[in-house]
Amino acid sequence: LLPWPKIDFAKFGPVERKELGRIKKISGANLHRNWVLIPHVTNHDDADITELEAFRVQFNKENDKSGIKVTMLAFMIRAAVAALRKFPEFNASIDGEQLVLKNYFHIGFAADTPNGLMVPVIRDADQKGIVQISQEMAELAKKARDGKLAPAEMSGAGFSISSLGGIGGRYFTPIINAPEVAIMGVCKSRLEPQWDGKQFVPRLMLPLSLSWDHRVIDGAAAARFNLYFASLLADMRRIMM
Ligand code: CAO
Repeated sequence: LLPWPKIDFAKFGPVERKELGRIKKISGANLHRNWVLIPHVTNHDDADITELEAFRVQFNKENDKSGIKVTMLAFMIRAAVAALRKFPEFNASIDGEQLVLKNYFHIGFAADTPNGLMVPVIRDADQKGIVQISQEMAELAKKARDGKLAPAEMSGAGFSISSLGGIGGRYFTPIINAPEVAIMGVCKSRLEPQWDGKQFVPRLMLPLSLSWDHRVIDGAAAARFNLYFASLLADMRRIMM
């Protein structure tokens, strides 16, 4: 590789210098290694979350007084667990010439903090309901923002989800959090016309961006994973099947 360009920017106009924060330095080095060493591919798809969002809003209204609030991300964590059960190579890590398949379901989620990106982990997400996952996520995200996450709370994930849904955007290409082999990126849902066989109807569509490690996963499996994940969000009853 060519050396990094060394430029005296002050020649072109006024500049100021700022030290990169500790978290940025750590996450930057990790992201760089993952980007360079993992052959990434990203598949995009959409999930119809019209009914699920209506249910979520209704549930939160019913539980308003008790302070319970469930988030779309919590449903996605449960959908990820079901998809990982169906496609175990997405819950795996490369170890030399072996693939380590995990029989546990710890799911990381990207949290935006003033100091930079952190990825707290919901442990044993398969054994938790949507309310509990939402509560744990809120606690972990707060700890992340306050700089109080313990290393154990950021380790052990088998798969991660990065949601920009609360902010915006359509699709992006998330970087896999090594030694995981896949990550689901989601953006902001919006009402879009969908053909129901007779006419266009307004449906709430959630953009999905699944990045996967091509050493472990192939494109057909990734397309099937996205389809299955989207089908679960379209009708969460499928999770019980
Ligand atoms: N589509 C539309 N609206 C969405 C949405 C989606 N996919 N996801 C969330 N929203 C809405 C929610 O409805 C919520 O509104 P209500 O108060 O009415 O419920 C609002 O956005 C705020 O959501 P939130 O972002 O605070 O909560 P969350 O559970 O979706 O996410 C967390 C929590 C911690 C993941 C988020 O705060 C965060 O940090 N996101 C950034 C992650 C990130 O940086 N990823 C990039 C990594 S690569 O650099």
